[in-house]
Amino acid sequence: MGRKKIALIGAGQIGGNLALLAAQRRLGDVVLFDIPQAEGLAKGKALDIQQLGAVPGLDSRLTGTSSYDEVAGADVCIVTAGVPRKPGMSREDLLSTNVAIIKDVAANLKRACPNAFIIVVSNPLDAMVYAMKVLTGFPKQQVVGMAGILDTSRFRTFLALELEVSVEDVHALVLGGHGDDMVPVLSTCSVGGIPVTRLLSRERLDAIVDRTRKGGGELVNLYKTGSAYYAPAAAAIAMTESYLLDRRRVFPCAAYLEGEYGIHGFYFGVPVIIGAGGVERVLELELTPDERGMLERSLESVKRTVGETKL
Ligand code: A3D
Repeated sequence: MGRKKIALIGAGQIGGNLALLAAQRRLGDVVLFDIPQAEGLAKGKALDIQQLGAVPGLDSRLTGTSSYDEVAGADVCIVTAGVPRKPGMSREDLLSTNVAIIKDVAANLKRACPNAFIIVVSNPLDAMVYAMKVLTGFPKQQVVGMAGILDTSRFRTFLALELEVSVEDVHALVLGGHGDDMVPVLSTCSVGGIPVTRLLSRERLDAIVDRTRKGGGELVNLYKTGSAYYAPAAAAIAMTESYLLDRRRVFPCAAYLEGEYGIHGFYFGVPVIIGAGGVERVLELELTPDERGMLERSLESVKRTVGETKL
């Protein structure tokens, strides 16, 4: 059996970090794809990381290209093609530019890798992953959006820093759309098995929830020229690994819902099992009335953005 092939559509900030992490975690060979104007960037990152591999002894072959012929037959495609936010912009401001890009990518992936597991990262996430599914016609198990793992990582990080404990012992869940009205679910959040509500005051928790919701914007304001890229890459690689190694990890991801949580026909952030079958199952959980209300508000935002997405 040959090595797995991971295609990265978009060789920008996240794309480059995806390539590095995929090689470091020995997940397979990596193809960095970008548009012809940025082919040098794709080729340069591939060559640079290939040379890095000699030091720790990594065997992945890395290729940079602007041809979908080299993407063909990929096992996993991670799509970061599109523009990121700049200060003052919302994710929805990216809609018209990025939907045109996703249309182009979807048409090519449909032809070049009809069996690949597709992880969409481009923003506005819930609308872009919806567009990818509709335009490729791929089954819902095969097309997923990365957002909830990142949002949950931010939430866990802020809690761990506040409590001065290992982030490994902080368990949490952020559900809903990938917007500033995402829903950090406090009722499921625990630290070493202890409900977080016993460890932190309501006031501190509210502040952490607020920082989590605006976590993407905090980085946009620091970077000025783009958005976060290290943590988003790590999140998409965790999903890739769970698929390729059939780990069946449980992650909050944007999944296509057909009745779960009472939602029909939209991508929305919920806990899912990712294994060799892709998005194998959506897990449902009891929410407080307050949390349900917040999820409904988040769903309204997702519906509005999807409604503005002219496919
Ligand atoms: P950036 O460094 O600009 O890279 C994007 C790359 O896409 C560039 O190299 C472009 O040349 C390339 N590109 C443009 N058009 C095409 C095309 N048609 N086909 C292939 N490649 C193309 O951005 P980035 O890597 O920082 O961010 C990429 C996307 O991820 C943006 O839309 C961000 O908003 C989004 N993002 C999402 C999250 C989530 O949690 C969902 C987090 C951070 C960033």
